[in-house]
This record gives sequence, C-alpha cells and structure tokens, in this order.
Amino acid sequence: MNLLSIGGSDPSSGAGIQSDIKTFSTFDVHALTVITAITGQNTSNFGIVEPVSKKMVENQLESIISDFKIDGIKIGMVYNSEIIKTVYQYLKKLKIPIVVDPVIKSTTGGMLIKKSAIDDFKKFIIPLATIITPNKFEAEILAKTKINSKNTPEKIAKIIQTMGAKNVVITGVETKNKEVLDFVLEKNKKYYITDKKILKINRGSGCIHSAAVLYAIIKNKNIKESLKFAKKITLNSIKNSKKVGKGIVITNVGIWDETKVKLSNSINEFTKIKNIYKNIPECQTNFVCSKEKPKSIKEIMGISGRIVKAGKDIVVAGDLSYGGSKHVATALLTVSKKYPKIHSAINLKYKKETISKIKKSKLVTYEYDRSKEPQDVKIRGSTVAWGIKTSIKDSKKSPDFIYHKGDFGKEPMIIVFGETPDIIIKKIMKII
Ligand code: PXL
Repeated sequence: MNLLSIGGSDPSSGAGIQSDIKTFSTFDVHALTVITAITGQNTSNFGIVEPVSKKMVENQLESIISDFKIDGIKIGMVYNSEIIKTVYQYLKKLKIPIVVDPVIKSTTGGMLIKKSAIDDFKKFIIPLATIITPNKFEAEILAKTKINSKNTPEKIAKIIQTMGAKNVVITGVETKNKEVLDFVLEKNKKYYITDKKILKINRGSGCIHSAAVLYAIIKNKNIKESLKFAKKITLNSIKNSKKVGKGIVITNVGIWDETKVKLSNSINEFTKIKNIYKNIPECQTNFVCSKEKPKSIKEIMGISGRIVKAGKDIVVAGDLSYGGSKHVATALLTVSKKYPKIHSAINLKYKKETISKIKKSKLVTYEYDRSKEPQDVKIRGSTVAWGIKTSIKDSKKSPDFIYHKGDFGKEPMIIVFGETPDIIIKKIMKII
C-alpha cells in the first residue's frame, strides 16, 4: 500500500512530512511525500518558512503520480495560494480518499498557512476532502465563527461541510473532567467520539491523527471506526511521547500492534457495559487476544493485572502485555490448537441466569466437570488446559462458551471465546 503525504518539512520530525513517514511506516505502508514548504523549527521555537516553488511542487507531484499506484492522500501544510492551486490541479482528477488536515498554526506558534491563502484553501483544498480533521481552533478560523452555546459544533461543522468536505471531524471540541470529545458530521449522521484526556502539551498529535484516519479509511473501515482507531493511536502516541529535545515532548506512535489496539478497544467497551460488575467473578476477569497460531501463552496478550470490580465500578488494573494472563490465556491456547480461528477469550462469573441465556442463545457451549480432574493434573497445576481439552475433545464446532460448575474451594466459571475481541463483546451482550 502507498500513501502520499503532501505537507511541510519539520527538521525536528515532530510534525509534518517527517511525522507522517514515521506513522505510515509504523503501519507497514510505503510513505510517498510531496514537500510544499521547508520550516526551520525545533521543540521550543518556530523559525522561518520557505515555500517550495510551484515548479518544484509540480515536479514532485508529477514524479509520484506517474509512477505509483497511490491508495490515499493526506494534505497537511500548504502554505500559499500558488501551492494550493497547484495541488488542486493534480488532485482534482484523482478518485482516491483524501484526508485534509487544515493546519494553521504550530503548537510552538508558527504560521503554517499565509492569512491571504485561507480563502483559496477553502475554495480548492476543502472540496477535495473525503474527511477534514480541524481541531477546535482551526474549525473556528475556517468557519469564521467561535464555537459556543449558540454556534454549536454541529453548526460550525455544517459550515465547513458546505465548503465541500464530505465528512468533518472537529477534534477536541469539548473538554470534560477526564474526557475529550470530537464532534463528527457525516453526510447524514452526527455524533461525538469520546476518549480519555491526557494533559500533556505535545508536538505532532494532530499529524498522527490525520495520518491514522487515512490509513484506517484505506483499510476499509467506515468513518466512525476510522476516527475511533485514529483517536486510540493518537492517545497512545501522546502517552508514549518523548522528551527528545530541550522543549516540549514529541509524540511517539511506537511499534504498532494490531492485537493490542483491538484488545484495548474491546476492554474499553467491556468496562462500559451497564452493570457489568455483576459478571465479574471473585477471581476477577482477564480478557486476552492472540496473534496467529500462538505457540505459548507468551504469544497471547492479556492484562498484567485484571479487570477488577470496585463496588459498582470496573477498574482495569495493569497494562496489556504478552504473557499478561495465565489462566484465560491457557484456555485460549488450548482452544486455538483445535480451532485456530479463535483468537480471543474472556472469563465471566458463573451465574445460573447466564447459563440459561447461553442455552437459549443456541450458541455453541461445552461444559466440563472439575470434580473429575485427575490427581496428576491437580499436582501439575494444569487444570485449565485439562478442563478445556476435555470439554472440546469430541467437539465438531468451535466453542462460543465453555463453563464448569466449580469444585470444593474452586469458583465456577464461564469463558467466552471468539475470533476477535469485538465478537466477544457481541456474545457477552447476548447472554448477560
Ligand atoms: O502539526 C501541524 C504541522 C504540520 N506540518 C508542519 C508543522 C506542523 C506543526 O508544527 O510544522 C510542517
């Protein structure tokens, strides 16, 4: 896959073209670049901007378009009207997804577009956008209107959509106690995307967000999924940001692990299920996900602590790591040896009501009896593997659920299995 980033050079690699090369590479995508301007800047100061000549921008576009199959394009810094019109001339003919990140000012205060070019940006660049990703400040400048109770995010997004962008997301439109909200306006849909707030002034989060949105769209995710994906990646990059220079920290996408992202999203969804604390067993819950064909529990990601109940609240204690779970990971490992498509599992409290819903659901369920555990299995401590193996020994279909009713001093348990963590969430919703 080839993704093209059109934007400015940032020698500190915190933002701009250099940041996009890092982000695309993390996703194992070939990054193509067209540099529209050179900036002199670091983690403290923004120096000067030298726009690249029309001829040179044209020659870069020509070189790339004539050679590569381009799957998607991100437009970042386009400094002046001449560059804007040149980019438009080349892109208007292309029928591929384009993400427009309408950057106006850097975190360190440098202007990334000339004031005189903003009208042409609206006229030529915004209509190219499959999705445009302004932050609150940028949206207000583009719409020439401050967001407040009268001029709602929807109204501002509508103004920007009317300029020709198919979809609009205004990031950080509202900040709550512990959360940041993005407002999204699709063609016939509007909604908010919420995630945790991280208080860290950083460089590069906007660039990472728009680059990740483009990647997700190319991977056939819909707009909502793409934005959720990008928000997770961005949040993580802020968490992992590093103080590489003397000034503010630079975001760091790090090594991207799809297993981790999927599991982390589903754990988040799990914790939001109403009254889910009632389904957490005394020994607490782990939620795991494996790579292809795991050979041991070291290749299965789980929570190094557990999902624990604290009164009616749910707390995720610990980090996601390979080898983070022993019991649930062993259950998954055992199932995946016979059914390699199963990559995820979670344990839930054994409740009679849940079992009767499981039985009514007609999903595939197996049971084992812990009182029949052989002595040597108990001594070796391999009771989970034994139980799971016993329950699926003669099975023909992969399990949705496996449960046991416990034994003296052993808590009964239900384990839910699925191809992916989000499928597990769907199964849980059917049985609780
Ligand atoms: O983050 C926006 C951005 C985009 N492009 C370049 C930048 C910045 C911010 O500093 O320098 C070149």
